[in-house]
Amino acid sequence: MKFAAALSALCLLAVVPAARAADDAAPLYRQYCAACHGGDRLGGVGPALVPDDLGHLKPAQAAKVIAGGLPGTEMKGFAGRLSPGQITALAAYVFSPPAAEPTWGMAQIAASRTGPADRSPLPAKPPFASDPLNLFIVVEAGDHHVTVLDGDRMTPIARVPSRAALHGGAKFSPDGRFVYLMSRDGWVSKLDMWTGRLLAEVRAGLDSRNIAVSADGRFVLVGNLLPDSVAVLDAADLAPIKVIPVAGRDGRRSRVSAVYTAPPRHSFIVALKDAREIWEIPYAQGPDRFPVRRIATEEVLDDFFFDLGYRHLIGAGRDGTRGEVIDLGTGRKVATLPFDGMPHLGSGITFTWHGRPVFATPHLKQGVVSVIAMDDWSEVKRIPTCGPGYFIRGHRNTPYAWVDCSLGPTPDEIQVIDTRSLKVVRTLRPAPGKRTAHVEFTRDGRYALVSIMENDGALVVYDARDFHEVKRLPMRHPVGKYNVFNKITYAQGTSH
Ligand code: DHE
Repeated sequence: MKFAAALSALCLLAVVPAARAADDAAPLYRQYCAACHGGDRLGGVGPALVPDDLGHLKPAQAAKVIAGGLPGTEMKGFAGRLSPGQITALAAYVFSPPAAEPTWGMAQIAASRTGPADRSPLPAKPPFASDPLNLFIVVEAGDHHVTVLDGDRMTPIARVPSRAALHGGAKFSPDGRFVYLMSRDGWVSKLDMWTGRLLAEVRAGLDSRNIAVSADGRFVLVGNLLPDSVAVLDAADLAPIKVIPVAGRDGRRSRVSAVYTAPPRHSFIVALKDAREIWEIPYAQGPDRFPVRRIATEEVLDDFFFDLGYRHLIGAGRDGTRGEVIDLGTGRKVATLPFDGMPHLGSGITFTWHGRPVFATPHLKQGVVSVIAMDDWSEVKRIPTCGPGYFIRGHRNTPYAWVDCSLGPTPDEIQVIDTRSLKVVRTLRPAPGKRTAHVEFTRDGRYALVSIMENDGALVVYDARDFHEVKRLPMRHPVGKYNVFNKITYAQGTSH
């Protein structure tokens, strides 16, 4: 979502004839890019690099990214290792047609689907004594595993291999029994939380953004960058039900930034990356299942937040300088929000401040948390933090919200904000020199789990009342972790 914004400046590099540059660049691509973006350029841990996936990007802008990297992503700059000519050649190469035209529709999705290796019946009761709604799923990116963690005892109960480069929050079935995970290269996996058993897998896209599960638990929606589509899957066995190509009103195709579920509305919301509109897709209404309602916006909005009743959608503009509040009932804009640090709305939280409902969001480009009142959409406060970061988390049973500054000069710090005074009250450094981010609470809010995002990393469990360390669980680059109860109740303080 922040891709285009990060590229807005003009590149000074010269552009060489595309065909020649493409020939020269193929070996360079294999050497420097293929490991992340795929030998076929259809994506891996990094996005696909083919013309259809690059949207409105220009070769000169791509060259700037190759040279300087992309802030807030794993994409580092190559200016020190490649000459300007090589960078220009690589930029031209990614705009040349790939050897094989990327096609991924119903037939390919259906053919990719696999069921469980173990077909024995699943246990009817939890095979452990702890609260099944206080389980966590932890994504360990270091060696591509997920761990099911018992949140009562803080001990792992299963550790199973996952697809590489899982991204976005894990999503649960409404009863919390099953979890759905998605990798950036489009694989969706369904696991049993009680046993860690893999129940089904399907590749729903070639380059995907995230997934959402319908509030009735029947459907999984996958938002794709390549091809530009959303895919509706049957949540029971991940069989594809419908693929909806995504295009704006003018017929021009658009990639998808993200998909969300809006439980009280019984619908999915889709953020379009290349069109000034958002979509609402109600499920199972009438003979035309999954009809698309288009809502026009003033600008392209590609990161969303919702109020707790899902009456309003708050979207951030691509350049990160302002937001729009849309009334989902009328489809009209009701307010403009003052942002200037590229908010990461997807990880925003709500809480009550002086009797008023507010939401808070960190920023990817500024060390600040914005607090916005949701009754009149005014800015209540900008709280300075230790640096730009990705995530903020709270819980209804604690007055504290935890925020990282992992994109700033001290990425090993986590700060605790008192949501009553709106001030930072504690700075923690659980592993000096190691990148630290993403907090999740236990069901009761008593403990906060923090990720040390390194290969020799850990989950550090803090007492959420006095911030003292309770336990440290070694893990391989733990990224996100998700508590079943907090997620299935769409609790305030937790990302939905
Ligand atoms: Fe994320 C959630 C977009 C980079 C880890 N990220 C999300 C969501 C969006 C998003 C829209 C909400 C979807 C959901 O949860 O279903 N992320 C983006 C970007 O546009 C960005 C900046 C660039 C990109 O490469 O896509 C980006 N994200 C990252 C990372 O580099 C992170 C830190 C490491 C990684 O594994 O990719 C990262 N993003 C996460 C995590 C969540 C997430 C852990 C879920 C947060 C949660 O608590 O729900």
